[in-house]
Formats: sequence, C-alpha cells, structure tokens
Amino acid sequence: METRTQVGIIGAGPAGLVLAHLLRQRGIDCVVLERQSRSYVEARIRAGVLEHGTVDLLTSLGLADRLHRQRMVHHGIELLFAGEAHRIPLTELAGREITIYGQHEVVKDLIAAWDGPLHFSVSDVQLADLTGEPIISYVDVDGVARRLRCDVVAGCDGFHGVSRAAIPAGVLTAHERDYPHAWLGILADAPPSSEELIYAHSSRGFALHSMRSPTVTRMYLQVRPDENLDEWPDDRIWAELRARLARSDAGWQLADGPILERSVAAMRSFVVSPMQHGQLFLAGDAAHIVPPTGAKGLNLAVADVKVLADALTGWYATGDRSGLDAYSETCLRRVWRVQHFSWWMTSMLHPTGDDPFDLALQLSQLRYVTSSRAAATSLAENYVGFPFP
Ligand code: FAS
Ligand code: PHB
Repeated sequence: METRTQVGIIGAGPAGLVLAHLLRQRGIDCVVLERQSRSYVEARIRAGVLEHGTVDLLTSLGLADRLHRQRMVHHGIELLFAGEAHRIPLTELAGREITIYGQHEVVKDLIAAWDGPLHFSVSDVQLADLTGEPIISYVDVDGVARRLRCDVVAGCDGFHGVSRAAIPAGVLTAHERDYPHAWLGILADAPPSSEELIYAHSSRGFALHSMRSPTVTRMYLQVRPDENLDEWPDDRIWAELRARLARSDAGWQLADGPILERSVAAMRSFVVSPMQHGQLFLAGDAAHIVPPTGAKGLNLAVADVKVLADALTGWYATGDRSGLDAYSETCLRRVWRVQHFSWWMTSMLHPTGDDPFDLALQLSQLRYVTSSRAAATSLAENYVGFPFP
C-alpha cells in the first residue's frame, strides 16, 4: 500500500501540526503520522507560555479564534527571592506581551482545524532513502503496513522519536547538559493567587506559580532528578509550594484545591547539529531540548517550522534550495540564543543546595536583574521572544 505526498511529517505535536497548517496555506501537500491517539495528544499537559511571535503566526493562519477568546495576556512576571517580590515589566521594557494558553489547547485547536491527512495511532515508523527519494514505512491503526513516498520528511517527533535516530552515525554532533534537578508539575483546580507568573528562588528550592485560566493553576517545584512522585501527597506539595512562595508581605496567601494532574519532568539542554540530513529536516524537540525555566520549548518548535515552511515554499516555487540548505544554520542561531537564556534562567533560579559560592552568585544576579533597567530589559526581551526569522 504505497501512497505519495510532497512532505511527510512525523509527529502531531506543536511542531508537526503548525508545519502542516503552514504548508497547506502555501499549497504544499503533506501527510502527518502520529503514534499516539488523538485523545492522548490532546490531553498531554505541557507548556503554557506563548511568545508574541507564536500568537501572531497562529493568528495569521486563522487558528487563534479560541486562543484570543480564552487566553490570559500578561505584561510582566515576578521574581521572588530573599522574601521580596520584584516585578519585571515585560511589555514596558521589551514592547511585547506574553500569552498564557496551554499547549494542549493549542494542539486541540490545530487538530480541530486540520482537514488534511493525519493518521493517529500509527506504529513501526521507519525512514529510508533520506538522501534520495525518502520513504516512510509504517503500520496504520488497522494494522495495515503502508509506505509513504515523499520529497521531504519533517522529523517533528520529539526527543524520543525515530527521525533523529534515522540519521547515520557520525553525521550529527550532539551537545548535551543535564541539570541536577527536575520539575514536579501540578495542574490544580484552584484560582491563581497572583495576576502574573511568580518565579521563586528560596533556600528550599525553586518554585513557579503559573496558571491556565481564572480557575486553574499550574505550578512547579524543583525536585531531585530521581524524585519519586509517590512521595509527594497533595498536602506535601501544597506545603512546599507555600514555603517556597512565602514573602515578607504576610498578606499574600496561596489558594489550593484538587490536583488534576501531576508529573515529574527531567531537565536537560540538548542540541543536535546539523538539524538536517539529505531530505530529512528535524524540528522542535526532535532537534533540541531546553530547560522549561525560560518557557521556550514550544515557541522554539514553532520558530523552526516557520523557517522550514519558508524554505520549502521557495524550493517548490523556484527550485532554489538555498533556504533548505541553510535551514539548520538559520534555526541554530535562534536555538543557541534560547538555549543560553534557558540555561541562564535555570542557573539563576535553582539553588543546588551545597555550594555557598553558587548561592552568592544567584542572589547577586537576582539583585542585579531586579535593580538595573538594562539587566531587566535583557531578561525581558529574551523572555517575550525575538521576532521570528
Ligand atoms: P512534542 O514532543 O510535543 O511532539 C512530538 C510528537 O511526535 C508527539 O505527539 C509524539 O507522540 C510523536 N511521536 C514520537 N515518536 C513518534 C513516532 N515514532 N512516530 C510518530 N509519531 C511520533 N515547554 C515549555 O515551553 N514550557 C513547559 O512548561 C514545558 N513543559 C514540559 C513538560 C514535559 C513533561 C515535557 C516532556 C515537555 C515540556 N515542555 C515545555 C517542552 C514541550 O512543550 C516541547 O518543547 C514541545 O512539546 C515541542 O513540541 P514538538 O517538537 O512538537 O514535540
Ligand atoms: C507553564 O505555565 O507551564 C510554564 C510557565 C513558565 C515556564 C514554564 C512553564 O517557564
């Protein structure tokens, strides 16, 4: 059972779905192959902060009607350390706001608006002939073995996907850094206790107060990489969040409520270069992972596929491969800027607990970034995101 398309997209996460819509907008045929079910991908709770550029791109594709109705627009974030809260006025300093709208909501909107071929619950996806005319072989949801011949394969299958692994050994260089912490994340049926996000540095560890709506709070705790979620009953989670978010202003209270979802996410920095091989182009988490402290993973995935869609448009329109040949170099410039910012935010906000020198550096950096307009502006322009290439 062999079929043909112009672009075979592996993965229906933010990267794969945004790419599919961008290609359709430009009249380029594509097929999306996803190993999980639709309900699984739509329920996976992950990122929550969208950069201005991501919102603009979704709006230009006509995919942001519900986003504009339901999102929360934020003009600042709060850094809390040594018991004192300091606001970073993002819009005032960087000229752009951020949007709070869950990644799973974005994925739902993209799937609902997609009327092209999108095959869920596929298995045994394999790539062949990447330097010639690529073939994607897979087994569909009914157990039928299929082959999809394409001009180009977009590997949008995340960190644990098959695309990166299909590139022959010796071609890629991987840059990796593991951190001595992870994030325990919860989604709670509780009204946010702050208008804006709170990034808290405390002697007990980092905590983040985020949200999804006026009634749903999203929060994170720095934990050990090997943390056992079973050792964190609800009351321990709430007690630790209260302790880490405590401030000298005794009037502030943390509202709690039923925990709807909880998970522990490892923290790593990872980049492969180049992000392409033959007619295979890697995008999003398939090519890079950033620690979530900078709220960048999803936004970086969208920036990658914008570059890829523009390059494919030029190639199909004129035969000019220069955009495709420069894809990796173009993406990696932004990837490393985002990688550095995410590493910097993580290093500044996560006490390692055993080194007074590190702690002194963190407090010095936090005092500087909350007292110098120049330093705060640097944080703000990285946090709201630079215009897409
Ligand atoms: P994704 O991983 O989202 O999507 C890849 C898709 O490919 C998945 O649907 C997967 O099922 C599919 N796939 C995998 N292998 C396949 C195969 N062999 N065949 C077919 N399909 C295959 N980022 C933030 O900015 N803020 C956060 O708070 C945040 N929290 C996170 C929490 C967790 C637990 C994780 C894992 C990531 C988090 N991230 C966060 C990062 C996350 O948002 C990613 O950056 C974002 O999902 C990247 O999107 P994609 O590149 O599309 O990859
Ligand atoms: C979230 O709301 O999920 C979120 C917000 C900011 C981050 C990471 C995650 O830095």
